[in-house]
Amino acid sequence: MNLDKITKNGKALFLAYDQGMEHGPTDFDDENVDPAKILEIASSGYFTGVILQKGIAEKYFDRKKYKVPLILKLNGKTSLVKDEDPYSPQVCSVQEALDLGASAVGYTIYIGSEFESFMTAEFGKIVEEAHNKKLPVIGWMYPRGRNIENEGDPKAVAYAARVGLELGADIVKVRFSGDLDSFRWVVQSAGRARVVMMGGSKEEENVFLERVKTALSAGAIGVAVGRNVWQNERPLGMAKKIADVIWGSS
Ligand code: FBP
Repeated sequence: MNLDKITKNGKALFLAYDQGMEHGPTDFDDENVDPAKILEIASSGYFTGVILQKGIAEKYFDRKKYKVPLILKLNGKTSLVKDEDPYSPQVCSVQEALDLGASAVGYTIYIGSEFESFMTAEFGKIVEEAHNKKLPVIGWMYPRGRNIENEGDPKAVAYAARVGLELGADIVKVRFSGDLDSFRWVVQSAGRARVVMMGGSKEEENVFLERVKTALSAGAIGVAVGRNVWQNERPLGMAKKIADVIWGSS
């Protein structure tokens, strides 16, 4: 699958903004609660994609105004249901994503969850349709649920990456596994599926940038980051710093 639309020189920097559904507006302040402000950040030239749910895409993603490629998230859940074993149902179709101007689609699979099979089945159908329509598929591959003791355990992360490859994901979005060597194994396990590191909650700039550097050294093509950019006091400054790690300083 051709990834040119959502990469630059083979590398990726995606701005994630689906947290309003996953976590609730608790992640936001007066500025970043406004999707229009996020789309301005996403269009700064540093990003190769912005990740949105369909409602935000429909109401805010003006294709003429925002030049950044759209990555439509096809499933989602809230944090209100406290089931230990998560299920994230499909809420948007591949065709809707295309109609909204998507250049790629994303879907979360909680591997290890009691409901894993529902998600692998939905994902399989999505991959079939998206690939027929020449649309790349990104798998948010997250080990989670009662069977998973530690979501960041390198073996669990590598397993998740591998499942993404086996199910036909073009890119797998995974948690950092803790160090260079273990993340190399994650990247190897993903085979020809490309790897992007997920962001996580906001941290010290240097800690985050160091992790991006390590992930890239391990063979990841980039990062999908949300809070570490738009919760920063200077989102564009942080975006530039991450872009410099990925593509080299300009
Ligand atoms: P962040 O960089 O803000 O962590 O965003 C990445 C992301 O995968 C989002 O796409 C998603 O909403 C969120 O993290 C999921 O977070 P959690 O691990 O709490 O389910």
